[in-house]
Amino acid sequence: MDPFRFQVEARAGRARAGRLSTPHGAVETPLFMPVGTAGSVKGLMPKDLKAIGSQVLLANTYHLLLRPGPERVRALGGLHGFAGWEGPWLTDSGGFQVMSLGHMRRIDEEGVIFQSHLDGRLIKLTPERSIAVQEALGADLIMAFDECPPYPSPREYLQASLERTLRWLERSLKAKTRPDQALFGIAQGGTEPDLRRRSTLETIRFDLPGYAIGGLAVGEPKEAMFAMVELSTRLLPEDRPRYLMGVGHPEDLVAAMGLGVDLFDCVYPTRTGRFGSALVPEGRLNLKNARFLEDKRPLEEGCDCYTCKTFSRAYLAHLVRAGEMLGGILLSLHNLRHLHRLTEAAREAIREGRYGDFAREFARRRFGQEV
Ligand code: PRF
Ligand code: ZN
Repeated sequence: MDPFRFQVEARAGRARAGRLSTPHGAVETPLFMPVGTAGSVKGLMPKDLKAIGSQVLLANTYHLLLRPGPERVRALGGLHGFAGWEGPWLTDSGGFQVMSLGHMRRIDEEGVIFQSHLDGRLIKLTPERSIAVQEALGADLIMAFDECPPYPSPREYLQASLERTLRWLERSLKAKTRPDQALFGIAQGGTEPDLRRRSTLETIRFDLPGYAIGGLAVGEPKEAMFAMVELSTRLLPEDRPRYLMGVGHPEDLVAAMGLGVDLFDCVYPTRTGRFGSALVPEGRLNLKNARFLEDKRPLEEGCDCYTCKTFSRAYLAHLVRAGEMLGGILLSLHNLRHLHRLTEAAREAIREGRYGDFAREFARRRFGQEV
């Protein structure tokens, strides 16, 4: 049996509800995957993540390569043994983090050379090295080594870059040795429709267990991003999971799930939580606002998370003002539960053939005005 079997179990319009098997358990899609950059979802324990419905955690090759190093993680049982999360892991390949965090020195056909943001040492990352590191880390789902060009980039650069990313995909695949890991390809092409199309079609030719839509949510207008998501999900095979990288705003999830995206990740819920904001159906509450200081209500009426069942907005606003770390922890917990509940409700709506109603009701609560 294929350890990475993906089955679409229900459809509503273009939205899909499915099930993806991995060697560490099956997960239900559409799914939001919390980001655990350095092998930890900031502030949250694995048992708490399990309790709120997290199913896959994402870690970064870039960070774990720099510290503690892939060989140490391997020796300590891989991510599953080392980090206390025995469900499925996904690792990103590193290229994107090099661009956003490292001090990029050179990018050429071979790979990228960058300076560590920790101690300044020069490090080379190639498709072969990225796969070797991801094999040592031992995630269930691993990503091909790609380049995510900044927005905006000249068309000529996008074209050269997507072609190089295709050659890197071929090298990533050749370098892979473990049968218990699934390698996802990543389509690029920026927001140029013909380049996006080329990149997607060429990536599909590799017949991979899953495909990511990369290179988006990097500062382009939302219309341009969704035009690319729409194009991509029309081209990608129906029977493989589709992963929109780095997208995690609730309204973007609802739109992208409607277009047939299955997997998402983003630092947004945890980062905005650490900065003192809570996701609610109407949008976002900034707990630094004085209006919450005497507000006895929970963050979100009807939320089943520990934060909402136990604490008032007033207490959380106090924690945030006092700079108490518990504030960021409780807000991160709620924000992740909020996104998990959103994808759970979407799955249920898809199974019941009413995703359109679900999206309309979401938009009404989110954007509706009293008139
Ligand atoms: N490539 C990789 N990781 C990513 C992206 C990408 O294009 C994005 C794009 N938003 C987020 N994370 N490898
Ligand atoms: Zn809550």
